[in-house]
Amino acid sequence: MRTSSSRSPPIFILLCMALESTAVTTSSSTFSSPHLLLLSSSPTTTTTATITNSSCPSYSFIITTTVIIITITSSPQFDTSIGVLVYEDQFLQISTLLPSSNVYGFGEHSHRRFRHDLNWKTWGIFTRDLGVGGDDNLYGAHPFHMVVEEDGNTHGVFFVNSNAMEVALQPTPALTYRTIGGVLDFYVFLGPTPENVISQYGEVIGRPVMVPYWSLGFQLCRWDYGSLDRVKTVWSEMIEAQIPYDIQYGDIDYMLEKKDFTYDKDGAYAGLPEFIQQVHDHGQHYIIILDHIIKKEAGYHAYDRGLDPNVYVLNPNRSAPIVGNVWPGDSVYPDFFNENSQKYWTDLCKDFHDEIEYDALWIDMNEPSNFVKGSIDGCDNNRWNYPPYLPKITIDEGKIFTKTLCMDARHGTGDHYNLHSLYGHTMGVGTYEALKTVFPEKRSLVFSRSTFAGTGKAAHHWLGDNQSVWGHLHWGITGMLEFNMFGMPYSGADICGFWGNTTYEMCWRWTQLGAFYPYSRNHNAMGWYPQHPPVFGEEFVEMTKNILSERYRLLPFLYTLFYQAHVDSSTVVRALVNEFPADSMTWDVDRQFLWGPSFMISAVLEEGVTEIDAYIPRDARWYDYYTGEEMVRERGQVATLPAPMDTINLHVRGGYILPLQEPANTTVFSRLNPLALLVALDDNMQASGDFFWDDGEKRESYERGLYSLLKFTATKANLQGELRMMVDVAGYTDPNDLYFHSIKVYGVADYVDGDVTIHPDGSAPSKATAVDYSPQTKVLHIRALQLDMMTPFTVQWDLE
Ligand code: MIG
Repeated sequence: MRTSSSRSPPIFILLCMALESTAVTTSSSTFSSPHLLLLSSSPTTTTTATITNSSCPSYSFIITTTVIIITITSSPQFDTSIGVLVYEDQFLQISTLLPSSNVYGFGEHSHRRFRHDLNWKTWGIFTRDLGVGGDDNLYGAHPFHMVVEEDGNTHGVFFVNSNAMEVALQPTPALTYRTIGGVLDFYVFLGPTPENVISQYGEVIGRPVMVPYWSLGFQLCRWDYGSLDRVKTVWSEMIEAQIPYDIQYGDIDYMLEKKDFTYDKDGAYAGLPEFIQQVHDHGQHYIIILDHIIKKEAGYHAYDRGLDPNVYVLNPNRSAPIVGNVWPGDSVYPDFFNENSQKYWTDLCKDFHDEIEYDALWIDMNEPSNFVKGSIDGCDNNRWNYPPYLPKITIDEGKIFTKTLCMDARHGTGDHYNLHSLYGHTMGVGTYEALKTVFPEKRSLVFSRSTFAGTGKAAHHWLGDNQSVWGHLHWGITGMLEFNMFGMPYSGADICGFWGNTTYEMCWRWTQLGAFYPYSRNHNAMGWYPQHPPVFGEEFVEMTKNILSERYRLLPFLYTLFYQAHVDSSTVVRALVNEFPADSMTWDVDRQFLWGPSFMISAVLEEGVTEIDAYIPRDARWYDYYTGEEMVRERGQVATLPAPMDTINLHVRGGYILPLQEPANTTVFSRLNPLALLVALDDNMQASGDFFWDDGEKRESYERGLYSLLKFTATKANLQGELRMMVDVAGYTDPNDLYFHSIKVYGVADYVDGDVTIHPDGSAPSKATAVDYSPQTKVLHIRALQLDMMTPFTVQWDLE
């Protein structure tokens, strides 16, 4: 990353598919792929070229001293002829015309809609500690977007710049970047599909880290339980109610005087290590919070250890650590740009784990937040603290250092002015590294509130401090869709809302929706009514158990999506536009979302509503997840679907096969249960799917080949329907002799009552003993099977 200001000319790197290096010769030069284009420095030169490369969309470009035009399809995708280029020290500006108004991305904000409003909206990007719900720049910095054209062709752009900036959108359509440092350095991703663009972006910033299986379970948290006794009561209520529940959290109230790496062992949290043991004995996990600051207090081990060698961010004249004020009082800031900080942080994480056996770390406030402006001594009046141009970022009294450090604070490799938005990223990566020492064999988790492009290779993100307000159910979906674009698929909003008192109905609907957040956590702020499911009574508990059981049933499928995300940055929570970019009806859909390509979630997002309007994409067959009935009339329509209180609409797309498993109350136990398959046939009576399986927590199981990958295909031939399973990779054999016990096939139109035969590889064929077929729903259900998970098999049924 170039972080120092300079007057170097803009750089564009064009990228498609893999980072192969194919040399391409044009009239004037030779380019290799990825193609690096520099604005010409000679006023008389114009470079034009058309590049055709078998694995990329072909494109052409024109570069002069003042303009760059990149054309991938027919109209230019990047065309700076709309405005002047400015590259001064503390002000750089570049504008581009856009080939369509379908713009998605940029973060982090509470965008009210997924497809951007181009009506003169300007979004600031600069990491900042601020609640969700306004137009402010929030915790993360993600200068990445994609544009979907009329015909579905999509390209993406990543602006590699960490300075405070703004992106101004205008209806032309066009956009302008204005940043106050660094250089103009761009990646252009050629697509041509939305998923291609996101994968190409992932190639540059890093693939999402693989999550442990247990992290896909349901999680419970609140700020300020008050005492361990209260935590124990809540925990027992959840267990007694038999609600699927994998993870309990400790927020800052577990600490002694809110100091990292301490717990209130003689006070409210006496007995925490024993409680964590109890949690572990139940097959559950315990995650603790850490803040980004260390209290400035002589004698406090975490503070003393960082003084020699100094690992803290320094004041402008480098005489001492800069001091801010956060939860514990006056505090210093570990500097993750300082080469000594990793050992310091790793040692602290390791030693603390010897005291309390946490399973993962949740790092908060790392924008980095500060409750005083700049430092306890204020900030100097200079061009860094008072830059000549301020982008549209939320600040008080015109001060860029509000709620954070002075811009001239010193890090190991530069000044805060340039590194501010990278603080949380480096802390996320540093914490990920530390956990490799704490858990040498096991994948753990790091949740980071502040993130930058690429944080997803180390950490995950919850969507921050939302409110118990109906609108936040909708905005959380947009947030997840965006973080999936940003390479952080494991994300979700605080279920039932953080600030404010939720209501019974809001929490009910949010629990249904949140059951489909990849990161499914009910979290509440200090002082509001409790909102863990049992407080709402029996009916609420029943609903919660039902919907979370469906989530747990779907976990093998969800886990497989995470494996695919890890391998090629495919999204887990996916926008409809990503799958159907040429279908204009999908461009604005952000109240529904998909898991991968094939599972559609359409939740109720408003109060007092018992039916919803949902778009059922036309270029696919869709089935009701529960009954298997096909949505024949609704296909290609915005359909009104019944959504009584006990219902969240779930649909499966024809053409896909989903691996499932009988649920249990924790993933440790659900992983022991029989497997099942849901086969949803497409218009050609075909379907396919994958199933990734490993031990659920070994580090780098994929890289080390310690996993298995099963492939399923369903076809129709000679009046027979057939489902075939193949073992593509056999690197992990589950010790629990897992087997498939049920296969459901949706959309079997011409079934004739005959035999269903099963051919396991290497043994004689047999007839299925329990087969149900419903001519109404066209669902074929083959039960009471015992098909070993590692033995390939074929199942056949007769058709008319
Ligand atoms: O200023 O640790 O986003 O999840 O509960 C609030 C207390 C500080 C903000 C986090 C939130 C957490 C809270 N923290």
